[in-house]
Amino acid sequence: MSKLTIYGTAASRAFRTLWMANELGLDYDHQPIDFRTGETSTEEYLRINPNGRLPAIRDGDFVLWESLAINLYLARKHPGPLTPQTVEDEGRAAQWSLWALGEVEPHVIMVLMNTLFLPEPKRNAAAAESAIATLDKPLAVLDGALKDSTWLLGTDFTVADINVAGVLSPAPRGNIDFSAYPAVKTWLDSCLARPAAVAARTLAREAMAAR
Ligand SMILES: N[C@@H](CCC(=O)N[C@@H](CS)C(=O)NCC(=O)O)C(=O)O
Repeated sequence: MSKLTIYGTAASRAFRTLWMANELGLDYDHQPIDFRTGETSTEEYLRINPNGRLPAIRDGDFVLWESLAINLYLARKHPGPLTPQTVEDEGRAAQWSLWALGEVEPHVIMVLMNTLFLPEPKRNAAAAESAIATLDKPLAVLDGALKDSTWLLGTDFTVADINVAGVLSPAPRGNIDFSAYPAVKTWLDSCLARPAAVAARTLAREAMAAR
């Protein structure tokens, strides 16, 4: 059977997939294609992900896109400590993943765009401030969930932690301050200190430096 292929430079949301695959100890091919070079607009790539976005995977004949769905799939495909163990925990892993995409990610991106990614004259400080303020509510929810629980599903680090931490991981670069949410800070630091996360982040830093 052919190896898992992960499409996407580590300096993209493919970071989340690379982290997951590293956690699982998978042997995979990495195709570090970048949207900035037009590689996501080729006919060949659009056959893999018609959205022209990163990441995507090919696993044998099976193709999947959407970073957090890919991670949930990999957790189910390779049962182990990262896999939710009950149908209820599967539901909670989906809950936290969809919550991260809906309630957190757009505001983190808004902050990053307006503090880092856009050329300085195009940055809107008020939009960044407003996005930071909007993050208060979901961060308080996350902090509440993590006050009495080391990991999101309980005693084990799982795909739910990877998915939510993957979405929050760039927040410190936009100076999003977690000091009011100490449980979030401790949890995020522990997630990102894992060797699999460090390896994916190193790759991301190298890819960013090479741009
Ligand atoms: N919800 C998607 C978002 C994917 C996404 O927007 N990826 C960015 C890179 S981080 C991309 O490919 N952008 C290229 C474009 O929008 O043309 C996921 O999580 O996989």
